[in-house]
Amino acid sequence: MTKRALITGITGQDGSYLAELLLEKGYEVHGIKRRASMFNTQRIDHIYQDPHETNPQLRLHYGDLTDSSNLTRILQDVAPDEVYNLGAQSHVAVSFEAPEYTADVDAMGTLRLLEAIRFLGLEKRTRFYQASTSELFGLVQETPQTETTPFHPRSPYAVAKLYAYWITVNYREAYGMYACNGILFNHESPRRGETFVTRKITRGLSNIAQGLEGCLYMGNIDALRDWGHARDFVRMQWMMLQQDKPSDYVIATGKQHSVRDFITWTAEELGLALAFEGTGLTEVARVTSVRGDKAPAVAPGDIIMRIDPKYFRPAEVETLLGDPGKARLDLGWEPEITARDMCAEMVAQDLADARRHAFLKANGYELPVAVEN
Ligand code: NDP
Ligand code: GDR
Repeated sequence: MTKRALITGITGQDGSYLAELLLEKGYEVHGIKRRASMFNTQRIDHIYQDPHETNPQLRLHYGDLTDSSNLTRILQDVAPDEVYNLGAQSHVAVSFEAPEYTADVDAMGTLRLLEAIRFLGLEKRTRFYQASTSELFGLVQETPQTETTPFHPRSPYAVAKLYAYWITVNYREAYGMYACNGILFNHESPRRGETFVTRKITRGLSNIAQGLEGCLYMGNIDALRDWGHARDFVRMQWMMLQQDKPSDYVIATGKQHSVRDFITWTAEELGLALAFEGTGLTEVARVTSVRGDKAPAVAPGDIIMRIDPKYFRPAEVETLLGDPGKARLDLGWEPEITARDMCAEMVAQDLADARRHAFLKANGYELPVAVEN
């Protein structure tokens, strides 16, 4: 029997990798996409299947986590074996700007999905994965963080995800649902949204290397994170729903680096050596040497990073480090890609894009390059 999966957030970073994985495993994959004024399926266009063909294995439905009737109808039509709730307003800084919307989507959206499953009588058939987060630990109470570390969320995003975490546990306990939380630490890839810190750095410095941008403006570069690769982490999302009994798992690499390290690695990939000068808001990154041909627009002495206080958050999560011991023991899961290798992969893609733009510009076809304002 072909298994059917429904993915909310299929157009996002994780949704795209998970859809690829499930298609490879022979699933019929259904995804919820939002109506937008422009196409928003770039991350899944390469696996798109024409719905006019017989029996397409990937099908998209318009929907939104703020719309109960829409979710109920899609769940009724699809009757999935597995639901992966990846949809969210996922940007921590933006959640301070739009706290109510973030709560509606990230907290209430999870409840809407669980309640629709129950209302349709699917609670004994449909397995449920909730995209929980290391942001739940926030102001950390112990290091490394495990499944039993107390939570102390530090943003409207994290507080909304705390509700989602507990409502998932509650539906498991109250209704016997197979429902799991994956408490995932930061994971990145060349498909990462452009305003998350890793992609902002790889894309920004690649553009600077090619003369398309002048300087990268950053917030708290002392923040410490446990960064993994999205491809490794979605494998674990699937594994969690294949066990005899549901449980919650920390998914992390167990290694920690600073934002400053990530800037240094990216510069290295571009052939640039950097010196960080000054402290606090006046800190800058200056180029001390240039090697190879990847950064023709940069010379020794150039300042390519400055601090802009606008990127500091009202409450910051300074440090996160996960212990994936339970996932290793129960499921045999190990991350395969290091943060350093992931950085190289991200730079390779962003540099290729920047070179294309620079080539067009040099030949009179300048296209605007979007930059976070
Ligand atoms: P992305 O931001 O890349 O993707 C989020 C997805 O949610 C997109 O498909 C987006 O649609 C969709 N979405 C946003 N708002 C709504 C809404 N109102 N209704 C329906 N769908 C919506 O996130 P990631 O792929 O990185 O993360 C996936 C999930 O995992 C998220 O829930 C995130 O909070 C969580 N998480 C992520 C971690 C990470 O490091 N990446 C770590 C821990 C948890 P659109 O494309 O139209 O914007
Ligand atoms: P995070 O990821 O908040 O951990 O949430 P992000 O990449 O946005 O920030 C990581 C750290 O970098 C610091 N930082 C900056 N961040 C951004 N975005 N832009 C900057 O200019 C900048 N300068 C410094 C931040 O302050 C922070 O400390 C991500 C999201 O994917 C969530 O959905 C997910 O739940 C968590 O990871 C785990």
